[in-house]
Amino acid sequence: VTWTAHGDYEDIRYEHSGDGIAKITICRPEVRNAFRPQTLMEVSDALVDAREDGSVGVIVLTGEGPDAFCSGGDQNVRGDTGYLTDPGRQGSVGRFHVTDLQVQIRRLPKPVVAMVAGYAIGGGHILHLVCDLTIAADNARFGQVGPRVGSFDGGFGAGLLADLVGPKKAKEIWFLCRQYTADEARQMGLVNTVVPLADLEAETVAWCREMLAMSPFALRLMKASFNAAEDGISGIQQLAHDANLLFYATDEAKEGREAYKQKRRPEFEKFPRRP
Ligand code: 2NE
Repeated sequence: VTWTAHGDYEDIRYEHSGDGIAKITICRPEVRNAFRPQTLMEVSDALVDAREDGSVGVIVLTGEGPDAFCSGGDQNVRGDTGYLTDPGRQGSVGRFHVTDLQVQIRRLPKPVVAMVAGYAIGGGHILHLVCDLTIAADNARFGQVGPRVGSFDGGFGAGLLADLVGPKKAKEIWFLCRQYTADEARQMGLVNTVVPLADLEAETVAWCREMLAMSPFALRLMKASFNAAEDGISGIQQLAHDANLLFYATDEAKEGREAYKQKRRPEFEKFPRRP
């Protein structure tokens, strides 16, 4: 693939394949691709672009280099009130931008694929969890570290992890903070496949192209359906609004719109009351 650069970012690279794949790369290898607030804001911005761009069908999230996908929150900018956008400034108020980013990935109506080489640790591990699929290199290592460094993620980090690997294993992952190899991660259902590091991008692109050949709206509805089961009303909301998108194309819905604009009574009696 010849990737074409898009956007102007400092902490990430945002590229398009030209045939429907957008790739977002966290580029902070000196800290194992740990994220600071700016990193997350840039990923979020690129995701908005990839969502709105009709030429994009699948999004890949990855980290720069063979050593890390992402090592979670950058502990150097972790203040007493959260992660700081301006750590040098007295009174800078901490934030948890990753909260919104996790939801954004799950709500994005296109498949998001985590391409993992090296460490997916801490908040970086949660980022791969919330992606729809994970393709791992054989050097990938997975784990949580929160209880070791005075942090935790009890949202998707607990619920989604327990759904994937079972509650006992999820508690082991959090309570012992061990690292797991790519093969162990595959055996416990954390990742979809494991490939040699040298083949990681080619394999990821092949999986993306298989999805690009599918009906985009069917993929959108399946993603929303999985979320509906897991996310309660906010998940049902996405699925319901997707149904609304389809309903708008019907003569019945159009009759309501046209009657309103023409200031007349809508003639819904001409539509069947389906059994
Ligand atoms: C990732 C891991 C296991 C890699 O180990 P290794 O041995 O391959 O590399 P090393 O030497 O530890 O790291 C290389 C450089 O990257 C920095 C290190 O401090 C080191 O810097 P120098 O000594 O070369 O100056 N680095 C790595 N991860 C960093 C990080 N997250 N923040 C700042 N600098 C980092 C190993 O590096 C590791 O365990 N890293 C720490 C993982 C960690 O504590 N993550 C935060 C968990 S909390 C979180 O992510 C979170 C949450 O729980 C809830 C919400 C939001 C976020």
